[in-house]
Amino acid sequence: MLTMEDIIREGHATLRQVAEPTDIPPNEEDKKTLQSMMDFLLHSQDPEIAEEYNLRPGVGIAAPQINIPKRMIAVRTTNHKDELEEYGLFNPKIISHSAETTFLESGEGCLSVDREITGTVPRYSRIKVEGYDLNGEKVVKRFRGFLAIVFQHEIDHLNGIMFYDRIDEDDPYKETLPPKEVINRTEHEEPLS
Ligand code: N9Y
Ligand code: NI
Repeated sequence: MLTMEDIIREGHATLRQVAEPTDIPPNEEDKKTLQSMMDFLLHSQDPEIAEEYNLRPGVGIAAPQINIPKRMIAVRTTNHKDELEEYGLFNPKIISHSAETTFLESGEGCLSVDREITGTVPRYSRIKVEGYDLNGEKVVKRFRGFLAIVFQHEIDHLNGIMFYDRIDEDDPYKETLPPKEVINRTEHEEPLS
């Protein structure tokens, strides 16, 4: 069973690596790991188990957080209709997203971060995710609201990105994403004669 001791913290190099894709169909070892990540979320959300093992309740976890640099994530939370949504995915990928952005009013935290970090973490409002489940079956699904934010936080971990990387240094409460590419115009302009 995974506990907080299995979760690596800020400063550990694995959190900054780009994780490797898993085999598809997934091998037994990776399946076991992903199942243990899903169990961790379940345990952490059970008040009695969480108290007994001192677990911080989580709605998502990515394999790099348990020092396994492979592309695996687990998500467990309720949707806007208060229905349970549970996912364990190999090689998840955002295949499209809205132009519109959103953010968690209360800011974000992370099981790998033991300090309070204030500021707005802009996220896409709606995303379409592709990945493979524990049976190796392809999953393609759209998410919005809190679930979309959780998936973006987890997929960021697979790319070595921490939530605070997305807080604007000069304007921590800025609510929009920076442009994908800031083009250096002068480079393309003809010099003045
Ligand atoms: C676990 C994080 C993932 C979430 C952070 C923001 C979006 C995804 C996590 C630490 C504190 C507790 C918990 C949390 C929560 C938030 C709002 C509503 C209900 C994975 N992690 N938490 N962060 N819970 N519950 O680091 O679950 O935010 O990569
Ligand atoms: Ni996190």
